[in-house]
Amino acid sequence: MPVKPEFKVTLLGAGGVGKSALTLRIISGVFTPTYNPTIEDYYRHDTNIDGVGPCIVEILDTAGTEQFASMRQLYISNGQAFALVYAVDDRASFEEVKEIYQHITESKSPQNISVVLIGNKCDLDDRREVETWEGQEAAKEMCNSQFLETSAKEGTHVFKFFETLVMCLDGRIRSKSKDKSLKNGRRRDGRERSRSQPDLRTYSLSGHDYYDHSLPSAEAIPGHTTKGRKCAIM
Ligand SMILES: Nc1nc2c(ncn2[C@@H]2O[C@H](COP(=O)(O)OP(=O)(O)O)[C@@H](O)[C@H]2O)c(=O)[nH]1
Ligand SMILES: [Mg+2]
Repeated sequence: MPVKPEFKVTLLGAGGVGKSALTLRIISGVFTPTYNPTIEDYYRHDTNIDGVGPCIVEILDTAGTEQFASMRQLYISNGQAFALVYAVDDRASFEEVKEIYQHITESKSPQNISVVLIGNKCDLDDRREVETWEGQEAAKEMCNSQFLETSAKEGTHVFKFFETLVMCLDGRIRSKSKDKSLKNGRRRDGRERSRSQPDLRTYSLSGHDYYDHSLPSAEAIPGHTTKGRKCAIM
């Protein structure tokens, strides 16, 4: 069996902007309205991204900026692709993602990172403090990063943001490795591209505990329930 490529995705941003909600949407398709400040959650997500194919994505859902200051450097140096998340109803969180981007570029060159800027909570349009054009401008200043407004609550653009980030990362790795198979229009494992539904089995490792999200995502099959438990690394 061909070895699946592995990608690392790290979500960074202020506390309360919806990093965990977006992560849970991606891995299990559900939205939880409660707020449990994250310390750190780590997921191994077995998925199938259109244009990339079957792959494993490690998702690191971090604590808010104020909690993770001491961990920031570690997240940045270990990260490959970053989702910089702010909430459209929270201008301070928008300023924070710009600062985080500065921190990233202090230790990594823009050519060696993939960034997607995310304006989450776009369902809260009536409470908006950051306009869409401001997000677009900020993304341009972040070395022309991709920009998306999402709603973890309504599921808007959630999988798209995940897909975009993995595709950016895959594209960067491919162009670096100058994979000859690409020239033949084939995937790295030599098989034809597939447009099949994602395999949304998800495994989460967090400290000594794990999830077994072997159920399909609600985005594929609406109304499913997820089993497993979550534990933050202390
Ligand atoms: N209206 C709305 N609320 C959201 C959305 N995403 C997250 N939330 C809520 O915002 C709060 C913080 O979310 P959470 O994911 O824990 O934020 P984190 O600290 O960045 O991980 C929770 O009460 C969520 O239910 C969204 O897209 N829309
Ligand atoms: Mg969280």
